[in-house]
Amino acid sequence: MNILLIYPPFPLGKAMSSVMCSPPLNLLTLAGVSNNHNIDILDLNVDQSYGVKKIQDKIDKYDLIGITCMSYTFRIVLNICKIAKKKGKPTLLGGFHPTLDPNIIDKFDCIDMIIRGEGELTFKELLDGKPKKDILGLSYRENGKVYHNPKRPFIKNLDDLPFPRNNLVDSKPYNYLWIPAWVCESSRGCPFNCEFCCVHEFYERTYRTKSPERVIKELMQVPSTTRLIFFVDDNFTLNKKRVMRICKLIQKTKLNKQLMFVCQSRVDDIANNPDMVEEMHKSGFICYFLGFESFNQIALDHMEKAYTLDKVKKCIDVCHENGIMVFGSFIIGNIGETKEDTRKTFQLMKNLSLDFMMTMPLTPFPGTKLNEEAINHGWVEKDLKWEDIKSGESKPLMRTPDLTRDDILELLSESYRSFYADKIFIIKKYLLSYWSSKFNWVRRPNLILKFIKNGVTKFIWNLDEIVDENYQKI
Ligand code: B12
Ligand code: SF4
Repeated sequence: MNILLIYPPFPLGKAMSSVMCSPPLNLLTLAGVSNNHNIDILDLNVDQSYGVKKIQDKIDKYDLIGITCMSYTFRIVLNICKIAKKKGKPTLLGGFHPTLDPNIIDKFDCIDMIIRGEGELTFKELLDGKPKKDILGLSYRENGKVYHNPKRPFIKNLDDLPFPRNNLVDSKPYNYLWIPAWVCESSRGCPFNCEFCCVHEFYERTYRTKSPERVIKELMQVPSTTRLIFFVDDNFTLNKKRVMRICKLIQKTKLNKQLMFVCQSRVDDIANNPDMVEEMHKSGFICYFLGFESFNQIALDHMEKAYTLDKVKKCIDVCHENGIMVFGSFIIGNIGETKEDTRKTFQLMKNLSLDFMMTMPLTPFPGTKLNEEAINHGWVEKDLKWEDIKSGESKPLMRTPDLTRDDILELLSESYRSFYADKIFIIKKYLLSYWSSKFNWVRRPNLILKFIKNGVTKFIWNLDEIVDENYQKI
């Protein structure tokens, strides 16, 4: 079979795509399960010239069209399915949105199959020609009727997974802040319970890890031009012993001479384990991506973030003492927060000296506890139609007891302006303090030039578009 796996375009706007582009790890991993078929990958973030016509022509050559789907990309994914069906090609979806709302296959007859949950084994059985009715985790349409097979148990040992087929895409376009970048997954799942988050629903609060040895093998297989690795794990640092072992192996294999690392972690993990942070710094970790969500305790308690604010300052201090930067992610429109509370968070982002930040509106993703709460209180339409939400929009989909959707939109814009468009803050922070600080990797003239060219001009120039509709080509 000839199979085309498609990564739809990010809904992040021009500003974001001028500062990062991430390889389609899920599709590379899925492609690893079968050598008996020809699998191609089309990353629509890389080739932004695609439109209906070009997609139609591309699809012609294939026997099966697989598409990865998040909630914000559902509309565009559905359009691609319609195009494929017009050409008589079977369509297959996977990812968070179809897994947590599999009934979309009942509603839309352009979707032929959904692989729910982890995709590898289910995809392999499908490609191997096992009868559909016997494939766990598959939802499918046959003779006009839809069947949802029982769920597939989680893969017991993640070391059994095939290696991602990194050579299926050209590595050149992928970068984080203009540094050639790749992604690596060293664990799956999260045992925490945050109200807005769908990870613990998808993985049912399980947490599984690859062995440190396997992680190192994967790192050795990334394209040779790579300089930065982003670990996509939701909580890379949950098991300190494992992290310490990975660090030892990185140092032993000298991977830290060639690569820098960024991972996602939790405030409490960092604040409680300065020795781990020190070891990570020695191993080439340069930045943590932390979901702070808010600097308001009432909001944090409501969302069940499970730590107190006193940990936040400690966490940021531990990072900076060890020369690791902090990229904070925040939610605008948390339950329990007023405009004033939100503005206090903006001020603290600067006072606490975060290095980078991003914000997104509180969103009732399918399958989350927040979705249920928002529907019960009338904060969101009962039958929110993701198929109508344009892929370019990060517009707020719900209101809260204290904020309207317009308030949230306004605060989103304000958050970026207050942080990134404060010129004195930018000059002090990025140009002067980095140059003279422990962040020695920053001291490269070409990186600084790119920062000024792309970051200051393109990013700040396009800030307005972050919350606007700006990608609706298909
Ligand atoms: C890394 C990451 C990113 C990277 C994307 C990198 C890339 N090119 O893949 C970046 C930083 C760019 C990103 C951006 C965003 N992200 Co993100 N991201 C993640 C994260 C942390 C890991 C994803 C990952 O690579 N996992 C490893 C791979 C192997 O797993 P996987 O993608 O789930 O794929 C498996 C299965 O889902 C399935 N599968 C997936 N696709 C397909 C397709 C087919 C055909 C088949 C058969 C199976 C299949 O099989 C795969 C193998 O088992 C997840 C959280 C998580 N734990 O997954 C959030 C997550 C997916 N992101 C999320 C969101 C909301 C966003 C943003 C909207 C955030 C924003 N503020 O703008 C943007 C939108 C991007 C977009 N495309 O639309 C949400 C999605 C929620 C939802 N219901 O849609 C998640 C779940 C985070 C969360 N806690 O809510 N993200
Ligand atoms: S937000 Fe992070 S810590 Fe909370 S449940 Fe999701 S992945 Fe886990």
